[in-house]
Amino acid sequence: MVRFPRATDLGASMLTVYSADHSAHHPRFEMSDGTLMAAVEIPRRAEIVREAVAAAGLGPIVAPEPFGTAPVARVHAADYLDFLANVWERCEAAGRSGEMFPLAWPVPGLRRIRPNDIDGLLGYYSFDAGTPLTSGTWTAARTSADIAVTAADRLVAGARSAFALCRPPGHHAGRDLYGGYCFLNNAAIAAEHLRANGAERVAILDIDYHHCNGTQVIFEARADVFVASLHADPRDEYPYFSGHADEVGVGDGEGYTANYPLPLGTRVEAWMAALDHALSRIAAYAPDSLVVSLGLDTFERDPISKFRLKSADYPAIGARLAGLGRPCLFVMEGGYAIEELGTNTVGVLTGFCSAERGS
Ligand code: SP5
Ligand code: ZN
Repeated sequence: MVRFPRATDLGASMLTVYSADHSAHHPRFEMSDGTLMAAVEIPRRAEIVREAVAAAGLGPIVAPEPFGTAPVARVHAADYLDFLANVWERCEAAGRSGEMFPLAWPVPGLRRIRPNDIDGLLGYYSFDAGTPLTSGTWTAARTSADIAVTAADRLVAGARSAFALCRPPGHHAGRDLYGGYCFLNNAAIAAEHLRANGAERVAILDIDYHHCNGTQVIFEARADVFVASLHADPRDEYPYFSGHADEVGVGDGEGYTANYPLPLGTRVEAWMAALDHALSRIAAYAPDSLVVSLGLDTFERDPISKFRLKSADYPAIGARLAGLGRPCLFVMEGGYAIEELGTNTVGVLTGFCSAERGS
């Protein structure tokens, strides 16, 4: 295991926002490889990251504040939020238990008319079969969004950085669609909170292995939130139908979306070159603050991913992000190599803190 200096030894500090509520979302299985497999987006992920944050002495760990529905409703449709809040009750009434998966989707050629039936609703509000929905999903997702808003609020109050230890993750969730283990788009909700509280321009940089299809579609027609993403080429990797290099924004948002699809097997040198290009675009945009969708599934031993970054690479990523010189909100996304997830996450955060202090 790679060891990093304790952040306190360096005099740096970053607040972490965490809640145990995430464990209410505890899927046993997910649809993968054509069968029900052991779920990878599991409670242990958030716990190992919390333990690593504490062990590194990154800074205080605080509970989220309840922000109510307003920040979430800036991003998500009211009918979708109603669906998520009530779906488990509907499943139980239909005699279901464990985890639920959708069956059919209103793809082009079919009609997007809201059905009454529970299986119809699951398809209407989702885009994949790989995202288990359980009895505690709404509680966990709702708290995860509060974590993102609480951390964003620290930036509003003047903090240089904060870490939202969100679980479930958010970057695949659209305005009214769940998928990719995501239900509420925590990074988008945080960005909107920053916009509503004085930031004129916000940049979201997504470094999760998978393309942030949800974040992109939420902001693709707007110039006030720049979205850049480094990810595995969608021709070869989930989410397959989003994240090509020619997706550059729509209408008023043209030029404010940047995609860096990278080949399977990408190593740190090529990945860092793409990061530097994305950061130069963001620097030119001159955002008031940066939201980093922090996925650690770029790691060489991630069980569902095919990039080759090593634990020793993550502090350097944090340092590059600090080089932008803007307040930075880190929002936890994916990363499924459980044993190394804490080390790798904290590697980015301590790398950021050390570089901030050095600058
Ligand atoms: C937040 C996030 O990282 N979501 C990722 C969702 C990926 N879902 C599809 C996973 C497909 C895994 N297939 C590889 C199987 C290897 N046996
Ligand atoms: Zn991912």
